[in-house]
Formats: sequence, structure tokens, C-alpha cells
Amino acid sequence: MLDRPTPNDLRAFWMPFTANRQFKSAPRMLVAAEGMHYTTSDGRQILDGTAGLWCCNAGHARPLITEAIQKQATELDYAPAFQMGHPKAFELANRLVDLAPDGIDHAFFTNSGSESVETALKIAIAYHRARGDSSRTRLIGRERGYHGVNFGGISVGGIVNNRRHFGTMLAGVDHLPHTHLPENQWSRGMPEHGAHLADDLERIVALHGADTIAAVIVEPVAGSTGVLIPPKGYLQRLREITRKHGILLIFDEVITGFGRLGSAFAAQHFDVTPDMITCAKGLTNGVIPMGAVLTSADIHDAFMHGPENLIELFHGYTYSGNPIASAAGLATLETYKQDDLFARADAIAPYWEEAVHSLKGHRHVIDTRNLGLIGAVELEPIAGAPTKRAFNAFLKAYDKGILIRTTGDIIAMSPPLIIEKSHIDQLIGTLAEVLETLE
Ligand code: PXG
Ligand code: PLP
Repeated sequence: MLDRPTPNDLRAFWMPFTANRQFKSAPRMLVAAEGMHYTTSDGRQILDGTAGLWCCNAGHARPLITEAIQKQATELDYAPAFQMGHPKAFELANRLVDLAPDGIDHAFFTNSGSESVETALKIAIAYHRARGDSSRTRLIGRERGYHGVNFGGISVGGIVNNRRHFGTMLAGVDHLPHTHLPENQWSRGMPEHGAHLADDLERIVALHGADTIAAVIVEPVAGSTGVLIPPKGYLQRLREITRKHGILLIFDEVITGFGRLGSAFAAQHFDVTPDMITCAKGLTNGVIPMGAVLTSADIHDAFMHGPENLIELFHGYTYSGNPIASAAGLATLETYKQDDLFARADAIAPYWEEAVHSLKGHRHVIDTRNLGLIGAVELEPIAGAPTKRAFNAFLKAYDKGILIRTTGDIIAMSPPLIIEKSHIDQLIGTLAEVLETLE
């Protein structure tokens, strides 16, 4: 047994997206993980219903990944990211574009989803400028969108609490309406109604002129806001309108990438190819920070002009394509392939759908929705105390040995793709019990 000391002073660490005072008064401390489970500091096993934070798609402590990191750390710990290279970053870029839809041919590395978003937005604006179209600077996001927490991402994002405390943000941003319609309640998979909501882009184009708009960024499935599945035909319609007006379409696939919907990317699941894909999380199974922006050849090639000794894109991070992250990424993609995990997610998704919708009729439940290995259960908020009921569900669920996520009064689940039917039964069965005990 490992010696697992627990810290006795929790003050210094200012925790991200956490109710710090509540946490520190009753800490929930994880000390180990393997497969589908976490171990808590008091020795309990917790079934991981969220793949960490939507990132440990292959489950925990996968040997290939662990070994690759160990080996890389001894072999080449760090190589300068600018004006120097190392083989694994190139290899990983090739493997990524092989996985991506046809027409996506290049990878730019970052360290997180947030950085991938900033990078994609900058590439979009610089791409138009490189083609002499420098009036195209406007960026279009969507209400309830989550694109990380940096200034570009919160500007195009639409989660009110992530924006309202932080001043004026980027200028020249508009938002499409979100796609959550009451008539789609209890939808299994993609909802029937709402493709027309994409047409709002025509209104924005009419207002500002297409020649001012650089890009539209959307999550194919909105995750953080509480799981909004795109209505049938909606993404196709967005693709048609953006193409017609020369506007780039960016799919933010930070949570939908790497098998969550049963294919490598959501773009393939929905059969809609964007101009850029942002990803992170499952790229390294969450083990080491890494993100990427995948782009079309057209975008990349627009920069490859002028004297060859000059830098083409004035952008990059100290850790872009970091050797240990690259090694982890390669081993992660190998793990997905060896275990055929994307197909596995696809195969178990119908059982998952049944399980998630079996919660209809339980106390407080006002909607259930699903796609791939994503499920959400929306609760009626307690009058005057929004978010409290779902947060209590999270606390009780943790006490009963399952990890779920909540946002507002919505419970979101996104288990590792290695999940078995017996785990689904335990996860949903325990959640059903929890719902009955809620205030
Ligand atoms: N875009 C999307 C679509 C995301 O879901 C980010 C960007 C930012 O990624 P980083 O790596 O900078 O966090 C995300 C991240 C949740 C949850 O529980 C979701 C995210 C992160 C943490 C929690 O819904 N999404
Ligand atoms: N701030 C300072 C003072 C720096 O020197 C650097 C990088 O050299 C950065 C920020 C950016 O850091 P990173 O490349 O890790 O994003």
C-alpha cells in the first residue's frame, strides 16, 4: 500500500471553478485511479461517470500511456518549440490528421482547450488577412457556448457567469441563438426541431456584411452548458451558410473529440466538415496537458507565402508539441486503436441511451437527453436557490460511490469509453436512488 498523506493545510491552493470554502470545509480528495474507478483518501472506490472532466476517454492508468511518458522523460525531456523540432510532434500531427475528416491536413499544438480556441480564432483572422481580406475580423459564437476561459474564448462563449465579471472582452463579436427548444424535451439522440436556428447567421450577415466576418465557432454538442444536442440538420445548415459567405467554420471538439460520439471526431459523426477543429482533453487521455488546432490545407497554405526565412504565423507556446505530451498523445491514440474504443463507444451507446432515459419519471427530473456516451438529466431548480438541487445530487452521489458533474441544475455524464453495462447499471441505478432522496 502506498503511503498517501493527505494535506493538512488547504489554504494556499485557490481551486479552479470550485466553491473553495465549501470544498475546504469538507474536502473530496482523490488519491489514485485505475480503469473505471477513483480511490478516495478515505479508501473508497468511486465509479468515474465523467471520465475525469470529459478527458480520460480510455479510462485511468493505461499502461501504454504511462510507459510512454516515463520513457520520453528519460530520453528527451524538452526541446525548444520554436525553430527546432523533435520527431514525436511530427508523428503525432500525422496521426491526428489521419484520424480527422478528409480535408483536414495540419495540426498546430497547444496545451489546453482554451489555448486551442484562442489559436483557432487568431488563425481565422490572420488567414483572411493573408489572403488580402483584412476586413474579415468579426467572430461569431453562440449563446450558452463554452470555449474555455481565455479572453477570446469567453468573448465568443455564451455562458453568462463566465463573462459578466470580466469587463468588455473582444469587440466585434456576435452570438447565434442557442439550440435548446422546449419542444425537444425527452429527445433521444438528435432532436427533431431547430435546424432553422442556424438561419440566424443570415441575419448577422445581413446586418454586418459577410465581408466583415472571419469565422463562426460552435461546439457540435454543447457540453459545459449542460449538454445541448444539435437538432437534425442544424450543423449542415450552418456549414452551407458559412460556405456560401466565405466564413470559416470552427468546430470546438474539446469534449466531442476522440470517440465521445463513437467516431474520432463529431465532424464525422454528423458528416459535416468544418475548416478547423479545436481539440484537447482526450488527445492525451487527460494525463498530460495538450491541445491542438486541426486545419484544412487551404488555411495552412494561405500562410506559406513570402520569403522562406520568415516566420509565417506569429503565434506559439513554449510547450507547443512538448515531447512528453507528444509521447502521451501517440500512446493514447495507440490505446484507442488497440482497444477499438471509438467503435466500442458506438456499440454501447444504445444501452447508455436506454439507461439515461430510464430516469424520466424520477423525482425532480424535467428532461433527459443523450448522444454517443454523453447523457444529461435536468432537474427542476429549487425555487429561489438555483443550482442547489443538482449540487446536492453531486454530493450525495459521491457519498454513494459515483462521480457525476453538474452545471446549473443539470447533471452531465460522460464516462470513459471502456464502460461496461454493469457500470452503467450502477451509475444510473445509484443516481436514481439519489434523486429519490433529494429535497
Ligand atoms: N472548448 C470546449 C468545447 C470545452 O468543453 C474548453 C474549450 C476549454 O478547455 P480547457 O482544456 O482549457 O479546460 C472546454 C473545456 C464540464 C467541463 O464539466 C468542461 C470543460 C472543462 C472543465 C469542465 O462541463 N470543457
Ligand atoms: N510571460 C512571459 C514573461 C514569458 O516569457 C512567456 C514565454 O516566454 C510567456 C508569458 C508565455 O508562456 P507560454 O509560452 O508558456 O504560454
